Amino acid sequence: MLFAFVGLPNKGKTTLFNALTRANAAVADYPFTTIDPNKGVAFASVPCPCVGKGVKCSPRNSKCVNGTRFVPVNVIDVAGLVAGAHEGRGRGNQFLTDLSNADALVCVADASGSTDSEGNNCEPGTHDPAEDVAVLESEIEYWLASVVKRNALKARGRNLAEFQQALSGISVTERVLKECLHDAGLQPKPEEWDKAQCLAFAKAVRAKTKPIVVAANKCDLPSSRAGVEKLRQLPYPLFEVSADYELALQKAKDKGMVDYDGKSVNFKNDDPKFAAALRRLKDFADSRGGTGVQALVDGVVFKVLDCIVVYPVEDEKHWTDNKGNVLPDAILLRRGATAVDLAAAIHTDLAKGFLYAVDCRTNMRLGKEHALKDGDVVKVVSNR
Ligand SMILES: Nc1nc2c(ncn2[C@@H]2O[C@H](COP(=O)(O)OP(=O)(O)O)[C@@H](O)[C@H]2O)c(=O)[nH]1
Ligand SMILES: [Mg+2]
Repeated sequence: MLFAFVGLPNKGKTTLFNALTRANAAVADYPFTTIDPNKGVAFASVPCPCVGKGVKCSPRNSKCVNGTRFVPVNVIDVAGLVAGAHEGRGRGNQFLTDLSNADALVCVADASGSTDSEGNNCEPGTHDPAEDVAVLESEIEYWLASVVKRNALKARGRNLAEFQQALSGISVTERVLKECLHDAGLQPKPEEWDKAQCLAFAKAVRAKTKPIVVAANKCDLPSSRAGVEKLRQLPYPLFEVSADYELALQKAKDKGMVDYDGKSVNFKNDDPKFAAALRRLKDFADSRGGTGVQALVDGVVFKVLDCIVVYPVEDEKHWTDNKGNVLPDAILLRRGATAVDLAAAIHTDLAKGFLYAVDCRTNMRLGKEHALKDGDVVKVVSNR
């Protein structure tokens, strides 16, 4: 699972990225290291099955805090997108390649309207953030269209399967190809498509494979109210956030000044020097059930992408792996995923030798094609 944060300059992408990924450092033996400063790991939160089972879990690929399981999601901070990027403006196309594998595009908009389309400061409320989302959408579609066009030209003398293969880097599977041809009303002869038809196909690919979600940022500023209303007119799911407040709360937590669980804030220190600032953060978070940042990640994973979390184990009674770790792994799958899909998500060999699976709550045997449910604890039995 990969989310890309896209946005025009100074809208708060990096602040949001930092707020989401800095928590990693706090988890010492966590197997995620930052290779690229723009790539990191955020966490989607779900109730952990350890609570119902009455056991203490020992997570390996995720973490559990007071009965809430935090499941890793890759995030990338895509800098340098400006109007005209597909024609080489700004950093041009280079960063767009970073978007190829994204499962969702989180458009970070400045709801307060205090930065213009170039990222310069302006009078709060004077810039329409909805325009920025339209710019992002069209830049991304033009870039996808250029990839489609390049491969459409090469399609002469090749069959459609080869064309699809060439586009697999932008998530065009056989099914996506079929559906996009249908949605765009195109004949399956890419070598004959003109510019407009390549763009129509690219728009269909974007809509199908990279849903847009709007993060209405800077909601701590008063002028954000009007901006949020403008952003609501767009046909995309919207999440109100304050990346700045989220980051500030996490820093205050690290310094031992507050207790903060992503939803509510409690003071641990009433140093008058910080009282007013902490009060502002607390009032904001308390009135909204958080800063919106965790709700954004959870909303994208569970509502927009409709994912479920499944827990593979080896011992169906104790819900452990072969080393005795309780509920070690939490795996994100798209709803509709089957028992053999879970096996494949763990290891290709496990899927190849798949015999059957067991629902560890009911002890029922599950066949290959059995669709899993959110929160399932499953043992996969394979001859490999
Ligand atoms: N008030 C407020 N300012 C923010 C928020 N998020 C970011 N900023 C500020 O906006 C400016 C640009 O932020 P940055 O994350 O660097 O934007 P980027 O260019 O999109 O990566 C910085 O001065 C941030 O402190 C927010 O939620 N509220
Ligand atoms: Mg940045």
